[in-house]
Amino acid sequence: MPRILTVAAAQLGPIQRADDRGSAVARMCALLRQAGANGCDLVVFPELALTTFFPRWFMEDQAEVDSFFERAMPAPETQPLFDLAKELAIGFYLGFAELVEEEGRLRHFNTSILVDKTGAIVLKYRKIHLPGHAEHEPWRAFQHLEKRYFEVGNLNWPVTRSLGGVLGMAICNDRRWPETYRVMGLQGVEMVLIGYNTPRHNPPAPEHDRLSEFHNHLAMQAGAYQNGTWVVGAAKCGVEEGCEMIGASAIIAPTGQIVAQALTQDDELVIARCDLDLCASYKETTFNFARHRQPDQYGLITARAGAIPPD
Ligand code: ING
Repeated sequence: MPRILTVAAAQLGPIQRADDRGSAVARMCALLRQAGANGCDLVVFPELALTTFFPRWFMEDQAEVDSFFERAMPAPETQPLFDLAKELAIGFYLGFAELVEEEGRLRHFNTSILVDKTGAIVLKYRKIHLPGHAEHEPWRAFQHLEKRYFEVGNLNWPVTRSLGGVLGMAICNDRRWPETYRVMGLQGVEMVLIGYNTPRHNPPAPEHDRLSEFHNHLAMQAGAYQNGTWVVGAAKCGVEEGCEMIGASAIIAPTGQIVAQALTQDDELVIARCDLDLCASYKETTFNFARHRQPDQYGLITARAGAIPPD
């Protein structure tokens, strides 16, 4: 019996600064209902799915910054999402800003959770690759202050057995780095869930802007193929407070092929039936890590952060 997981990337259109969490949750519940009507087992929501992408602003008032964070998950505003998913027996990935006291101090993470069909949080991940910058850079059309507002994640990339397969998570910029997929690939991952908020315009490299959707798919397709895993990418997109973010949410097979993708930059459910057993034909042959990898040759990958060219 093939292990088919019917998955939806639940793309969200823009969330404006004045939009409250309740309106975002209501939109996500509508997508959950659509997913239920289409026999979905799992729904992937975007990164920071409860608020506007607030790292686009320089804020000095920590209370204002913290207003974009969740102190509990679920909380009263998010409980309806958990309740509906449980009622529909649908698992989901949710990205949100996590404010937590750990080791005696307040910590701020860009976090995602995986909730199973019983409503239990079965996996948590905190974003490791934080893009952008830490100080106000007024020359930019808009800021990208993830390095200011979030700490680097401290959970590595865990995977778990859930929904009949081996699932793992990443967040946004993580999807551009091969190490993200390989660490999970080395744990036998069969589906990597990734929420993202990707501004089209990248101030340090405007010449990349026209290739945004290409780079988005290229990175996820490579990660899928090179690790024999499914990859699901779900965007929060459209024009938020004047800043356009790309959609192009997609579901990618272990073959590297895009099997479904979004057509709009609004709330849109992208659905595919994913046969998890498709992973085996890559994991057992071309990407049979145990047979073909030579880790003793890969030392530079963990020994160095930046490149050191020859003299
Ligand atoms: N956003 C972007 C991403 O990696 C970015 C940052 C934008 C990088 C454009 C490169 C080009 O998709 C987040 N939130 O990581």
